[in-house]
Amino acid sequence: MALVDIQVPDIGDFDEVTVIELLVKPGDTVTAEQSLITVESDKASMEIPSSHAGVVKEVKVKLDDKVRQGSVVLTLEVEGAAESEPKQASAQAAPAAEAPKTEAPAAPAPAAPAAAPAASAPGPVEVKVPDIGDFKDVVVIEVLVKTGDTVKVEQSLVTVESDKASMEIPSSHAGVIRELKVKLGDTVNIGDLLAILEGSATAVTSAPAAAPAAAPAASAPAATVSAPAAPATSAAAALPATAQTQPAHEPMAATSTSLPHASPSVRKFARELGVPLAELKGSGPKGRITQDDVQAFTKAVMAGDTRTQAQSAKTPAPVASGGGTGAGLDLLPWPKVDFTKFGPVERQPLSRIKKISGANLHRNWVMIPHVCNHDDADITELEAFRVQMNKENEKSGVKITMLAFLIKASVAALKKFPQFNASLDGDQLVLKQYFNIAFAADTPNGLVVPVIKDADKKGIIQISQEMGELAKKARDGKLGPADMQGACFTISSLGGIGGRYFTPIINAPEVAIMGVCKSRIEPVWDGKAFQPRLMQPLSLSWDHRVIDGAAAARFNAYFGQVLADFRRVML
Ligand code: CAO
Repeated sequence: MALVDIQVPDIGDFDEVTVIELLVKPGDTVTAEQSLITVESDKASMEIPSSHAGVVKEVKVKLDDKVRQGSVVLTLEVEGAAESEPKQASAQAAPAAEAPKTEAPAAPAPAAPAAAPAASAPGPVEVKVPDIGDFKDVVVIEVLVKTGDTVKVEQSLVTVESDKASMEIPSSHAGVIRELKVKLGDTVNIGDLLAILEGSATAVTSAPAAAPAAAPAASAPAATVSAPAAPATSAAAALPATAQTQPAHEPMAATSTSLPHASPSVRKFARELGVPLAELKGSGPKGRITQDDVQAFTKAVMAGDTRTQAQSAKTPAPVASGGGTGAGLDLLPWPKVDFTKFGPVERQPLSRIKKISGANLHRNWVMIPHVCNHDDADITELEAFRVQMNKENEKSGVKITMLAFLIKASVAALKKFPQFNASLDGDQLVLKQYFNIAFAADTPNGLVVPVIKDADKKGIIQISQEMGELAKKARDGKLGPADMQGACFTISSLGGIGGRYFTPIINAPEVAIMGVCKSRIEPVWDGKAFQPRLMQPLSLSWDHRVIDGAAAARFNAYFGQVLADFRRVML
């Protein structure tokens, strides 16, 4: 047995890519060529295969890490290799292993099609298969547009697949599709006609002479290693690991252990919606998961049908009275406004965290029937105690925060009202017997939700200390998936900022969240006179599918009582 460092092999023109999926974990046995991680640039995603067979000793990367050629992915215990210091092995350096399946990203950016007219040429334009590197006779496995669609330059038209990789072929021009020249199952090669466009027909490259050096990287086909070729791995590891917030839909026991088979754009789409690809059964060729499959899954979940896609396909979603299915919401399209008509603007891309948390928040807001109760808790004595404790513990270096008391109060309230410490799973309520409390943390890149594990077993000082460490990790962008998983209930505290009340969005699959704003001195009537008391505003959002209004009011009232007299946490 010897240790071998598995490195990122030559990934072509991609300098630095982001780790978006970890497909193996320590202790897993992997075969040569088995995919270890999925990485993504802004244009392509690809799976990095192992150059050796062996047992994973240590995974050296985590989600969101940036890697490049030569970065060590993991250390493998390899049988038969000579015992020594860890060896370095990339596909190139490992003579025993086959070359990794990353040919596609290394393929040059496609040259402008031979027949490409000058920019803005009017009339019909032929869009052809660009230079797709060494790939010949690739099969059209997805047609992403239809006749009459308006397409932009660089918009993907079809997905093609060889036995090693799949890639999306982008349009070289903008315009309206007059005729599609390919259909599912067709075999195409460089130069083959894909579609005829009509309209403005603005070209991505002005003339063939400008390519390939001047061809924008954006026109490179988005490539991914063909999933079916990859050996089986754990279903959980194959789930899209968005990690910033938990998926609403907890992974079910998968019936298959093979990697989800989907194109990069479908994977991205599924990640944005928080759809676990491992749970989907692809309706495309070779069981490939299509965008329609992801949409159908989302609709089924939105209709309250949390069974598997295969099951839900047998029973259609109920039809809403308005004519549509009700599941797809049938909303108006998002307003398209040319803001520059009204004044100067600047465009900024959303951060990765914002994109991921935004998709999760959107799903949670749309899928959970939220109700919000507001209340106030008298924290006069508790705050005095907190200030006193901080004075006494000044030298300890740990600042006792109000949030730590709120976390402890949550545990007491969850113990008294167990239906708040639950998750919906189809027709069943999963009641948890552990008490992990998450807190929303504001970071320069967006909102993240780290978790204090087993808060019932920890004291206020330990919780304060862990919170401080997690909040720092959050601000430094160093939270790992484990730091953000397994929460039962979440607290969103704006106490350090201000405001009175707000409606926090439930962090699915939890069923309630407590929002707190800044406490302030208010006159409170004691039966004889108004007394100045420090009042803490509480805003509890709860899932009306699980919790009734009366229970929510009792939960909030009890939460307030605990804060008013903290001895109650001992009861
Ligand atoms: N009432 C009055 N003052 C409060 C308070 C409350 N409920 N909670 C905290 N404060 C005070 C603190 O005592 C501290 O004052 P001092 O500096 O004088 O001691 C100050 O506010 C700052 O506190 P903090 O916010 O740094 O610390 P915290 O422990 O309360 O919170 C954390 C930590 C990570 C939750 C916080 O920094 C944060 O990110 N909050 C924003 C969360 C958020 O964005 N929620 C919205 C989610 S929905 O989009």
